[in-house]
Amino acid sequence: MSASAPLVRAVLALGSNLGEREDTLSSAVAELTAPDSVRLLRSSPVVATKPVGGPGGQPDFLNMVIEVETSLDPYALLAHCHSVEHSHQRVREVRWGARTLDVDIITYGDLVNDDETLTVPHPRAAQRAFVLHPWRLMDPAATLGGVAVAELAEQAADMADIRELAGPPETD
Ligand code: PH2
Ligand code: MG
Ligand code: MG
Repeated sequence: MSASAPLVRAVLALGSNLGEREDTLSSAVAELTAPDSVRLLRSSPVVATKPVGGPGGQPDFLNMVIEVETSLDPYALLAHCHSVEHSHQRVREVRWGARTLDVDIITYGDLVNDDETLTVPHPRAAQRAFVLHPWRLMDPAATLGGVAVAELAEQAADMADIRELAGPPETD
């Protein structure tokens, strides 16, 4: 047997603005955390958010974040996220266009990486309340780049447009 891979904590952000959005998010969380290599540690409430950027006239999003512990390396985790998007009929067309499911890696441990495949921490997360607000609800002590996520959320331009919906699904 090979030596076991190190376990790393990662924060993933999920968004959906087409179809049965709540069902999509909950089945995506289940699928993301189904393999033994990805264990769910915490999940945020679902929040309703106005689209930031992209073509006008898009429906509102539902967004949430989860924290996982994973033995996957960052590229394997990204491929896993893309395969879960794919199984929810995500078709990559217009950048920032409406989508059934988007799954982004926000942080992967303390890794700082920027290449053509993967940039972590996510390059725009620090400005996006649709990521920061559910993240601080999940983990009030979270930091990003040395700054409190709660503080970043308060400074984000889209913070005023966020509505809280439901809590995380019951787990017992
Ligand atoms: N995702 C984007 C661009 N804009 N806006 C909201 N409210 N929620 C998102 O998940 C989102 C967005 C690119 O992935
Ligand atoms: Mg995204
Ligand atoms: Mg994405």
